[in-house]
Amino acid sequence: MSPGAPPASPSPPLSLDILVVGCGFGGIYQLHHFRKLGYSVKIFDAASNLGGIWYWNCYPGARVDSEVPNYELSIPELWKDWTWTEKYPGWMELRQYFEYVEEKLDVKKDIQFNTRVVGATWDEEQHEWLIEAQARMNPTGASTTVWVRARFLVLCVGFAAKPYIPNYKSLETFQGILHHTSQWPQAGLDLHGKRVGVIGTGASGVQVIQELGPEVSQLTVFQRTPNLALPMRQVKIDGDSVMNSKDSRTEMYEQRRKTVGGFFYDRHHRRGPEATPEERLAHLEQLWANGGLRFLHQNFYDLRMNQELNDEVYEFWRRKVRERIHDPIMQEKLAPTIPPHPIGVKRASLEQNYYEVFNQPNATLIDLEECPIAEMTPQGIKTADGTVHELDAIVMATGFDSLTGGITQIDFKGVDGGSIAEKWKNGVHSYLGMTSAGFPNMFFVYGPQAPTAFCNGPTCGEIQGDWIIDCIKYMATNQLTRIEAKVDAEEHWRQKIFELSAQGLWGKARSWYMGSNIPSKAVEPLNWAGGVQAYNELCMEKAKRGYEGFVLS
Ligand code: N01
Repeated sequence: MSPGAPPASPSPPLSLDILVVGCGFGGIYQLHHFRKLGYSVKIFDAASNLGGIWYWNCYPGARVDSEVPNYELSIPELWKDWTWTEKYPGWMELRQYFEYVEEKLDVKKDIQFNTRVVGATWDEEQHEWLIEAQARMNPTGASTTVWVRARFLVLCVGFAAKPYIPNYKSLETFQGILHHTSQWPQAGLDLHGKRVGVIGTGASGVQVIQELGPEVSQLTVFQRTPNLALPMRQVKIDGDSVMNSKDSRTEMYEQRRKTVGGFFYDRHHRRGPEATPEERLAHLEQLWANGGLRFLHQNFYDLRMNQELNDEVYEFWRRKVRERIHDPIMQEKLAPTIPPHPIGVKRASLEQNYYEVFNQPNATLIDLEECPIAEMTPQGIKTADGTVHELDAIVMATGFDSLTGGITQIDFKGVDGGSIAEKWKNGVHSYLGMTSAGFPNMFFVYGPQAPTAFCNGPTCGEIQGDWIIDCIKYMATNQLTRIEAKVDAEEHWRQKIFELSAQGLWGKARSWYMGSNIPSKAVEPLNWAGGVQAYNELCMEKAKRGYEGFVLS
């Protein structure tokens, strides 16, 4: 077989214009628009239902940290009649939203569920991808191979498609219940009255801890880095709420493309030093009272660039948080005197009763920086001091091989037969955070080297979605069948990503923003830090210039 020639498929493959992978916000947006344009398009998804991240993440307390109506699709059939019940909806309401999407758009007829794309090979002769998927045929897990030929492949796998579980010694010997947050049993799990250990205090860990804390008999939290969590200030809303108002909704969707974070609101216009200390304090108090990620997004313009300002904001946060924790040792563990990292350069969680949980007599905090996990035992978790923490259940809230893992875990073989995992082994090489040289006609949304981590999900899914849709339309109009990013264009893109990131304090935290949460992963900036508006304008500019940076034929 010559390099790049696809393997022969055993049965005649399904033939499509476009195969989309993943049916969360991004995938549904693509399917809906491509169908309207008359393309033959399908979605494959490993899940059994719609929702993407909201299918997998059904752990106790899972809810979104973006306030509504930021966190929804702008498709008119959807927003006109939909009413949210909470400012920050939980996973069940988000699933209802996706069922409503089905009711309005009839998407499921073009989605093959329980079907995981495992590989794809570029066919240089036909300018097509030959895609291999495993379809689970029944609940016992038996599967069959499905082949598809598609001119275009659009990956909407989300940034968190590959869970990460640390390689603990004797992990398999634990005899209790053990789940990663994103692999929570769909039927739920009753942990009432059980002894539960939670490893990890990221966004997932914080939510699990505050939800389970009041109901379990014993909660043991294994913390490596304290989360600089912010008050959510959840609000119940009804049809009359301004958050459900349909007035100016289309203008708001336009507006969210023109901000730094893809939200309807933007960051503060002033730098910290331009305000007096009194003005700064008043601004922080106001943001704190309002709650939400606005504390970061509407903070002073230079919060993530100016260490001195950042220290002042950290001190404000620390004082507020400590007021809620009774025990001085617990105060120091959860809100240390020395910041673990600058505030805002690692994803902060929104919390409701997180800190109060640690005042409960049933809660224990193990500081893994002082006493790491040595191994798992049949009874629980053994730490380096020899203590075995006996547990009925362990929740692995240990995060994801974010941004790249969902893509590299699929065996994509490009023009020279090499895989994308090999290509990105020592760092990501993409162009516009949507394509990669050597992998023609393949696009990805909400992945690496785009605003992803710094962007409201549906906004970026739509911005990138529109760009891809326009590109494929342009190709059809001009009778083009192949598009590939140029190597030098992606090298410039990579440099730009590094330059933008270097303007901030991002490198001062261990986090999935930089790939530093995964051992052996290249540590580098993985997101576009120049704001959503600038990203969108730049991508549109490239398109206007006849898809500058690409070779089309
Ligand atoms: O994952 P994380 P997540 N030993 O990577 C710890 C989105 N999300 O699932 O900080 C011990 O943030 C790790 O410790 P450290 C959101 O964008 C959104 O919580 O690296 N501990 C950390 O505490 C979020 O950012 C929502 O020192 C280990 C934790 O595990 C993203 O998903 C809800 C360890 C992992 O935190 C990921 O969040 C949930 C080890 N070997 C998720 N390895 C909402 O919208 C890792 N850790 C609300």
